[in-house]
Amino acid sequence: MIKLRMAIQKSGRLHDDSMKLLKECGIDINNGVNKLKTEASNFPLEVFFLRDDDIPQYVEDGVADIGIVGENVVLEKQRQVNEVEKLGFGKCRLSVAVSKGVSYQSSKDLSGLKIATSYPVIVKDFLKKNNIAADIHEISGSVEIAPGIGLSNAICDLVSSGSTLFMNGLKEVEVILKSEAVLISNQKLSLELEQLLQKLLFRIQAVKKAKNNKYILLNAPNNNLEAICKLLPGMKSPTVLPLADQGWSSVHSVVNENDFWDIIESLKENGAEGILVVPIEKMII
Ligand code: PRT
Ligand code: ZN
Repeated sequence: MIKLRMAIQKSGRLHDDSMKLLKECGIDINNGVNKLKTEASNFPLEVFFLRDDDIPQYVEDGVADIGIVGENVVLEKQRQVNEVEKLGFGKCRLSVAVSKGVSYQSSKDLSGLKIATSYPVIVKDFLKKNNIAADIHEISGSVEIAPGIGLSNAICDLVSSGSTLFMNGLKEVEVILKSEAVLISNQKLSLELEQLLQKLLFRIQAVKKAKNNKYILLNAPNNNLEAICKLLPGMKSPTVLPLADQGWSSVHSVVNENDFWDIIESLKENGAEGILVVPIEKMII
C-alpha cells in the first residue's frame, strides 16, 4: 500500500508540536526520537526524523513527500516546494538587532555595517529591497554573541520572547520576517499521494479550527433572546432550548477566540447568566 512520507524535525523546537499535531489528527505513531524513521499504525504515513535545515531539500528531491518546517527555513533554502498550510506553532520573527547603546532611526542606519546571521539569503534580499549596502557575515550558531566579541556591528536572528537579545545587550530594530511552522509538499506528487495529503490536510484544518474556537453555553432571559442570538451566530445559528424556569432559555453556540472577550461583555450586558466556555477538540464545517 502506498504511504505518504513526511519529514519532521528530529529534535528541537518543532519536534514536539509536530508530533502533537499528528496525534491530534488521530494518527498514532511510535515515538522514534532516536530513530531515523517510523510508521503510523492507523494512517498510511511514514515519518522521517531529520535536521530542519535538510527538510526542504528532501521534500524537493522527493525523498519525503511532505514536511513540517519553519517558514524561515523554507525561504532561506529556496527549494522548489509548495507551502500547503500554516500550522500555528513555532511562531517567531527574523529580526535585525544592534547594541543597545547605538542610535537607530531607520534601516538606512544599517549602511556600511557588518551583519552576522545564519540567514544570508533572506538578509541579502532585505538589504537589496531597501537599497542598503551592508556586509553579511554568515555564521551558523550563537549569532547573538557576534557584536559582543567584535565580529559584527549588528545581527539578524530569530526572536521569540526577546530575552536572548536582552541578555546580550542588543535591541531589536527591524522585523524582516514573521514565521511559523508550515506544511510543505513536493511539487510533483502522484495522484494517490495528493489524495492522502488532502486527507491529512482535512484533519489538520479541523484541528486548527477547533483551536481557534470555543463552545459556549449560557442562560438567556427570553426577553433578550434575539439580541443574544445575534451576538452568537455560531456555525449556522445557535441552539436554543427552553429552561425549566419560565422566561429563560439555554443558548449553545461557537465563538472565535479573537472575538471572545468582546462577545462575553456584550452577552453580560444583555442579561446572560451562567456562561460556560469549553474547548472544542475537532471542528468540521
Ligand atoms: O537541529 P536542527 O538543525 O534541526 O535544529 P535548529 O537548532 O536549527 O533549530 P531549532 O530547533 O532551534 O528551531 C527550529 C525552528 O523553530 C526555527 O527554524 C524556527 O522556525 C522556530 N523557532 C521559533 C525558533 C525560535 N522560535 C527561537 N526563538 N528557532 C530558534 N529560536 C532561537 C533563536 O535563534 C535565538 O537563539 O531562540 C533564541 C531566541 O529566543 P528568545 O525567546 O530569547 O527571543
Ligand atoms: Zn537547523
